[in-house]
Amino acid sequence: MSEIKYNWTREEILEIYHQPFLELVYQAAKVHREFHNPREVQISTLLSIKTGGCPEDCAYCPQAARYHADIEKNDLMSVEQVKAQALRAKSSGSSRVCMGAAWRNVEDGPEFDQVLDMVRTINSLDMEVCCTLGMLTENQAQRLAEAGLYAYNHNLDSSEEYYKEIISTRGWEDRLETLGNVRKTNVTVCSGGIIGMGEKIEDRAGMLVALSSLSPHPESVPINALVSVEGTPMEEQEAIPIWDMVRMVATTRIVLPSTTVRLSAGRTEMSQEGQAFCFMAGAGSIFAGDKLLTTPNPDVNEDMNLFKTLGLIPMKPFAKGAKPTPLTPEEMTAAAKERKHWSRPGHRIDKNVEAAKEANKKRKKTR
Ligand code: SAM
Ligand code: DTB
Ligand code: SF4
Repeated sequence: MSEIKYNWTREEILEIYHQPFLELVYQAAKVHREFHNPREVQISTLLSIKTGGCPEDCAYCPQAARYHADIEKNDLMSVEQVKAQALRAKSSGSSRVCMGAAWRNVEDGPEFDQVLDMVRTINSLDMEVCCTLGMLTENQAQRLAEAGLYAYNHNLDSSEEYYKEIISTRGWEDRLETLGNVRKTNVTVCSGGIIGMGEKIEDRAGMLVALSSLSPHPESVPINALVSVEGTPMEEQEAIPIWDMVRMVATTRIVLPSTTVRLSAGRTEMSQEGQAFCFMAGAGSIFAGDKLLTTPNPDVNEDMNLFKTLGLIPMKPFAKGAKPTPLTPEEMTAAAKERKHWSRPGHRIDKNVEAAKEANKKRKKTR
């Protein structure tokens, strides 16, 4: 029976990854059923609230100002625009909106205040709100929590060694620090990476060693297949075989049993049969909508037809954790002075991990 483990070694993970393919999928499917309802898939919608012009040098990213990808740059969206897009996403079955900004880090000031307003607005629509805004201080993480943020996405992207080959403008330690700052709040952690950037399989395993050493494990782990964009240093990178994606999803599922594994970027290159294998192997979430941040994604109708064919159903919002209760601006000011409110109702740190541990205990007793 699967245990939640924080000390996976690279060798153990490689052994899982390299199993005969169908054995691996079978094992992952079994673990998936221990911790998750295999028919439910969570649907997130991405919204690029500030696009392009980023000062970082992430070699995969079309939004880095120093490369020359043909994308439409945009300043920060208005709260009204965000609300309209969130309502559209909700009506097409999405339970979460993930707002991405092409920032190195969050700066305090009117733009961050506007993002906090966006968080409050989406939360009031009874949708889960996620942000990916770059590096965060502890105080900024707390302010996002107070506004009702449900999840924060900040990816490790690859192994510590390969990370250095793809990004030089900020370090691996910086990423861990931001994840640590998010963990100090009641916001859930979403952190994963990209495969197909020229890394070795050892690097994929190395990334999973790092993610699984975080305690508690991230509540969600996006697995992206590189979308190679013209104008970026990775423009000539060949698409990975679907088998690699399925293996990575399955291995992630086994190593992080209670985590939601998100089948993220790169789905336009995958057949529906390939995606079906990913769901079998434990993918429990997708990004829906015809655009990711700047690159294309499958059409929503296509996704809904696939759900129908496979008997999958969109997960309801807050199925895995209570809705955060945002504070009023006055309460936020008072809280900022005191910083005592972290155990307020709706606090859900580790709820799924605790539930998984309980399930484990019960199983052990009956063995
Ligand atoms: N600027 C913020 C940051 O880097 O933390 C947030 C936005 S950034 C675009 C979010 C994530 O998208 C990256 O960490 C990376 O994993 C993923 N990503 C970006 N470009 C990608 C690409 N071309 N293919 C696959 N994933 C990509
Ligand atoms: C994540 O891991 N993947 C999403 C989300 N987190 C923010 C982003 C994928 C971006 C793909 C490239 C683009 O569309 O710009
Ligand atoms: Fe900037 Fe994020 Fe793109 Fe890196 S991944 S260049 S930080 S937008």
